[in-house]
Amino acid sequence: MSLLKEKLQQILPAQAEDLKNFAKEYGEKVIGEVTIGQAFGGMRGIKGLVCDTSEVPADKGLIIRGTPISEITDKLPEEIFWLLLTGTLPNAEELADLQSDLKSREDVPQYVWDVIDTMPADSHPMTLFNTSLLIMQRESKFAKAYSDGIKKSEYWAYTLEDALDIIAKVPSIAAYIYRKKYADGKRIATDKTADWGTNYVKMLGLEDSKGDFSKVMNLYLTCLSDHEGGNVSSFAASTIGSALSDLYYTLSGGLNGLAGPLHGLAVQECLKWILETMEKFGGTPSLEELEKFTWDTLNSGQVVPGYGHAVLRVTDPRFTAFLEAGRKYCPEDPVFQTVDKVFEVVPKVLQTISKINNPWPNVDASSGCLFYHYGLKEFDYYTVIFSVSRVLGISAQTIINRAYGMPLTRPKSMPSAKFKKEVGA
Ligand code: HAX
Repeated sequence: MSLLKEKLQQILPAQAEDLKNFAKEYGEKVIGEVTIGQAFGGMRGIKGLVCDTSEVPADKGLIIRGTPISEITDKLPEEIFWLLLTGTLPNAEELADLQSDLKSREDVPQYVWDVIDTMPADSHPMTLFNTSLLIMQRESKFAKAYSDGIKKSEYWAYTLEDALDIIAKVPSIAAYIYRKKYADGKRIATDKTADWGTNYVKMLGLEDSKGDFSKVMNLYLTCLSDHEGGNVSSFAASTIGSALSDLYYTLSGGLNGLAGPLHGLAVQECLKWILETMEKFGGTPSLEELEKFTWDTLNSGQVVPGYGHAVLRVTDPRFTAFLEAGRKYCPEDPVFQTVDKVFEVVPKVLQTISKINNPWPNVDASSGCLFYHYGLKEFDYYTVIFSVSRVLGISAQTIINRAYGMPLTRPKSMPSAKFKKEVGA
């Protein structure tokens, strides 16, 4: 048995028992109220989801299992997956065991390559990625075990199996999608000695002789892995998973949410916006030019991509991590310099607009320019990299939900007329 499964077997059943008792004892306790504003405002702030992998306090940003993301940016994504699941970082032996387990599961079924090859050439890379996950559903060990008849207490272990199978395969799939759409269409074999993120970079086939790109990729995959339970992709995934749909369905569905421009697709919009400013002003713009361009964007009814957040009310610490990486690895890059300058200008502009609750940058404002620097210039593809990372968090959340025996998600909806009636409007 893998060391990860052994560890989870020690902790998850006890946690599940504890929470079952907690919910039973305090089931009637009131913890909040819901306003009309919240019902009509995307349910912001309503405390109705349980997520133990991470939390996002509005004034701090991402905290994974009690540790702020800024303190663990040097960790590998595999270590973060272990942390999300268990609450502690793996020791060297545990990490090596997880990495070798993943290596043993890397082979992607031939039909996945065939389906990618058959899809229309202009399919969005996210469509190719999510379709690849979906068609692999027939491999689900959970689905098979469920139809054979298993106990509820065993659900999480089969979900863990699916998670490890998927995590092991997604870098190869994502890399092939890149090569198919933007390079020579040939697959690069996995490197059996490289860590998860470095292997992904190698399979993309882009230049990384100094190894910086791999470091940046690992930083990105670590930082984007999870963002508590209520973000669109995780919430959609947890709703799907609550029906006991297996992890292939769950991930594919959740990541379809990530493909939206207000969520994961924003990273592509951000870089597009940065490059537009550079094109308009013939290079890195001045602060005055950027301010004007920001106003032009707002006055034309568009949002400034990369700024604002549904929950955060401070600069996203992941934005800061990427900005620091840019200052370290590519300070002379004009695109990076523009991103740095935009950070000086945009918050000041957005602060003058009262309806905007958060004028500060989110994670997507600084990540794309790093990919661009390393030659990954096709921004349509950026959400796929986000997805590779988010597979870690959604998988961890789904395994834990199964272990806790979380029920079917089913909030109450009402016709708008009933809301009006309820408040006497
Ligand atoms: N530019 C212009 N207007 C903005 C804005 C921005 N960057 N951020 C918020 N607003 C506007 C909203 O559109 C909204 O206007 P309306 O009332 O006219 O609809 C108003 O300010 C209030 O919005 P909010 O409460 O501050 O923010 P929301 O929770 O509604 O939305 C968003 C959060 C991230 C969707 C929003 O800030 C936005 O559209 N930002 C730009 C796109 C972006 O960067 N998305 C990536 C988010 C990070 C992420 O999830 N990545 O996966």
